[in-house]
Amino acid sequence: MESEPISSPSAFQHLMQAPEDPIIGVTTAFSKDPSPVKLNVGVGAYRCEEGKPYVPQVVREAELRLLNDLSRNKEYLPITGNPQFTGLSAKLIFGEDSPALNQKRVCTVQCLSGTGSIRVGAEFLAKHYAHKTVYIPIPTWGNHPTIFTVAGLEVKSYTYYDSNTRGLDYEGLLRDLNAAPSGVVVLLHACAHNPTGVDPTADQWKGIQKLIRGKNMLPFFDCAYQGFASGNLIKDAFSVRLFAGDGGECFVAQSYAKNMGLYGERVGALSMVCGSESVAKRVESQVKLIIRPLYSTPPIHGAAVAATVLGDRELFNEWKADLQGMADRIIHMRQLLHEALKARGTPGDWSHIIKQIGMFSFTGLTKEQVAFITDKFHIYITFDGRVSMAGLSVKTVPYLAEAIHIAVTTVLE
Ligand code: KET
Repeated sequence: MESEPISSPSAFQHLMQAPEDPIIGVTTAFSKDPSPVKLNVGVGAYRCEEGKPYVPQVVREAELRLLNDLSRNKEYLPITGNPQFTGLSAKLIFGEDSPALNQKRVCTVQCLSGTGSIRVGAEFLAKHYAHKTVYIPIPTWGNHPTIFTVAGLEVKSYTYYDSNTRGLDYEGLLRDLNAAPSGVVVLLHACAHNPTGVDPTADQWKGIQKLIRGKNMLPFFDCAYQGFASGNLIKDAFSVRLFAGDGGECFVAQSYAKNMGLYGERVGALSMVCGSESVAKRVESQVKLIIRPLYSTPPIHGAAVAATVLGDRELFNEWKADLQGMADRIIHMRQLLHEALKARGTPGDWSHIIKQIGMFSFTGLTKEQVAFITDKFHIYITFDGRVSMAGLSVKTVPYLAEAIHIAVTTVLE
């Protein structure tokens, strides 16, 4: 006989059920769906042509080398992380010949992927920066406002996207940042803006730089997609190198989740480009005081994998080719989805699907249309209509196109 469930008074009785995360929750719902035709294009995670999670061959190779290296141990890393990894990460984003690196003005610390890097940077700013306000673009990655708010900064926004042109609202961006107080923190997506897939041009970046430097603001780059926008690591570092090369200060949060397929390994770095070598040294001593009570020291495995790939010419070249392959496959998916919608005569202009860059397509589907597609077709999309193009394959594109077509033609906006 089953015993009665025990129910005792709880100190947490007052708690409300919290809502699921708008992105991670989509994967949770997908996992529970028993449908054989289900498709997850919610979370930004690369899938191979067979729709399976993808571990780059270079990562497997690096792991084998690490496993076979019996001189390795499991000792704690320094609070600032694996020094090989942080050095190579800084070179990857700022460039081998970066003046800021040569002048030793950069402090780089290993953190828990992109999220952890942004969080440590935000905590640092809340404690040590004179201005406690950060401006984030509208729209932006859903976790941005939360990370900065919990760190103790006030979050305000600036115009970024024009839903009519489905492009950058450059005038609106300049207008809003011009109207913002001097000195505030400005969050910028280094490349492949999430969720819009719309980046400023090189000239527009220079205009943004002029404004930000003119108003003594602090640029904080979120770089979660280096190599995913163009397929080229150097091209995708353009915006960061522009700011890091002008002598001013900036923060950069790097993630290896997407570009090295290390999602769950939580590999990332925070670089703080400072005014001088002596400031960078003091910044490092202070950021250690932020990290130590948070998680003490970062984990060893993922950073060792990344450092092995970044530090070996052969593996590095193989990785670059791999990145180009991933970026090209995404571009191919864009073309196929665009063609499939055109072939069906789906009402609307879908050219933004091929114009946008990076992992996502910001389709313009409404919340109701997304709900309809998930309900009827078991296709999981974030409610803002963002589709992870990296989750599609030649086989699944027609199914998504059909779902979008039916949703657009039957569900009122
Ligand atoms: N910045 C941006 C812009 C971003 O899209 C992500 C992740 C991150 C940082 C953090 O990634 P991390 O795994 O901490 O290195 N975005 C995808 C996953 C997520 O929401 O956590 C996504 O938008 O689907």
